[in-house]
Amino acid sequence: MPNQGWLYDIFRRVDRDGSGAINTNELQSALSNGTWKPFNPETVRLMIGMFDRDHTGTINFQEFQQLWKYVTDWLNCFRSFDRDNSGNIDKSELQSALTTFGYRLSENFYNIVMRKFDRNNQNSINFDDFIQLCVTLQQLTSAFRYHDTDQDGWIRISYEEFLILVFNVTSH
Ligand SMILES: [Ca+2]
Ligand SMILES: [Ca+2]
Ligand SMILES: [Ca+2]
Repeated sequence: MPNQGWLYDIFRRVDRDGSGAINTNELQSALSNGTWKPFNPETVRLMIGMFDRDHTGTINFQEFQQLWKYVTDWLNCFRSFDRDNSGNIDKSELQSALTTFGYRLSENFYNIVMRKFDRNNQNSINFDDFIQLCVTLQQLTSAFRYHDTDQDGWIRISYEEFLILVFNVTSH
């Protein structure tokens, strides 16, 4: 964990209007300073939703420390799977990433996921979309597991249970 003073400096720079809290626009422009331009606004909202513990809609310094660690961890993860250092994740890099996370998924699944998250049509996935893909996959998997009580990889759910499952995952 980096020291607090250093991180507080970053927090103050991200908090452009000096309000003491980071809003969606401030976070997006801070994250867009890297190679990933512009940072996917859906991913920004997703991250604010995860770390806004006091439900103010913004990120204070305490929440920022957790968020910073989260982004740094994802960045390290992303870099370690970006074997050719291209700055993005192609299909075979994604396959080895998700296999390492414990997912067993078919070629067909990877083709669909690549189509959905390859937003720039470059046959590879950028950092922001990679976070979104992994978080969505985690959330859908845990929602599935909740219903898969005997853990055989099959569930039987009603129409309404299906709707609830999907809405819980996709609405942040
Ligand atoms: Ca602010
Ligand atoms: Ca907050
Ligand atoms: Ca790559």
